[in-house]
Amino acid sequence: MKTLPRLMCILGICMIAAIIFACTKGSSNMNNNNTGGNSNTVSIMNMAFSNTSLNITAGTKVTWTNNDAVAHTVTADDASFDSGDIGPGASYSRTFSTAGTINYHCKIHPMMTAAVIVN
Ligand SMILES: [Cu+2]
Repeated sequence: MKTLPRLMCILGICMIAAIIFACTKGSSNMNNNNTGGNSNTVSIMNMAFSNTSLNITAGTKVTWTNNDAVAHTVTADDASFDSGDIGPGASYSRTFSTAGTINYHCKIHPMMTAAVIVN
């Protein structure tokens, strides 16, 4: 039987494709912008902030949760706040009371950038 090894190969490729598809679908779904002003959680996953422009109303507490296997930080570009290292599974919270756009990044991985827009 020569078709069996070929069949196994096709099956294997299909499974890998399905896994890759599931992964990319999962992460892209996290990029929804919350414009309602009541969402206040940001997941840190796959070396990125799940929401790169979080809209909130003044006085809202925002919680970042690190769902990666490595440490990250939530550090304001203007140095107005810095979470310090957030280990895997740990969280950091901050209440934003002044309107404005606060750009922030991860100190360990400077290419990780996002913003909180306080209305
Ligand atoms: Cu990081």
